[in-house]
Amino acid sequence: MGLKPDGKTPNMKLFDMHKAPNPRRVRIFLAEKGISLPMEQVDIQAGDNLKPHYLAINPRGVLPTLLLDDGSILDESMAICRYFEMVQPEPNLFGRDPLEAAQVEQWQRRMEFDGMYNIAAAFRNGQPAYAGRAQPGAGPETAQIPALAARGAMLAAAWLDGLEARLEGRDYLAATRFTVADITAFVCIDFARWIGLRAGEAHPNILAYHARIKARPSSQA
Ligand SMILES: N[C@@H](CCC(=O)N[C@@H](CS)C(=O)NCC(=O)O)C(=O)O
Repeated sequence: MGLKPDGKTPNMKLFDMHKAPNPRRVRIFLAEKGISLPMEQVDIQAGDNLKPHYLAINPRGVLPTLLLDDGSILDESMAICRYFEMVQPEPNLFGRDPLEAAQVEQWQRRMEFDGMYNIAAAFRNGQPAYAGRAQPGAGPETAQIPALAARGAMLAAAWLDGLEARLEGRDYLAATRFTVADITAFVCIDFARWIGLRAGEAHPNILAYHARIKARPSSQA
């Protein structure tokens, strides 16, 4: 399904950075849906997300951003995914019944809060390249705090161990099938490597799970 070539969405565009974890979540989601749309790369490391061209589109300066036909934007990964879930309900990725939807929400959020944000805290408070940019986007200058890097790394390690326990006897995180919670978990497992946190011998369930998700064509998006 191409959302632009059919002429119905002439201006829709996804602002993306190929290496960054949050845009990757959206690209995997779109690939699972079979949706293609124009993308523009924005280099966060070069600070292009903080330059006037991009801030004119998204004053918050974060990625991903979905630009809609009427000129409005969505700039939260899960909001963008929910938009496309409504536009194209199949394959379902947010849950089919009340309990499944709640479980998907629960595990997706746990991956974000316990995984993504702690890994990001460790990364952004520890990398010299992000001095003064400990918070993503165009907010006030934020100094790095080494203690937050250490705490993020400690909590991220606890998240990884918790994920290992959750995956005991399970193929997927939240349901008996692939959902958006698996997208966030998979991306977080890879993002954790940025802070030197890797699933290893102590994490056989995660290694098998990661291989299972990686085998999906969407993982290459
Ligand atoms: N809660 C947002 C987080 C977005 C976010 O932090 N994106 C990062 C890239 S992964 C970013 O925009 N970084 C900009 C910067 O570092 O200045 C979401 O889920 O989309």
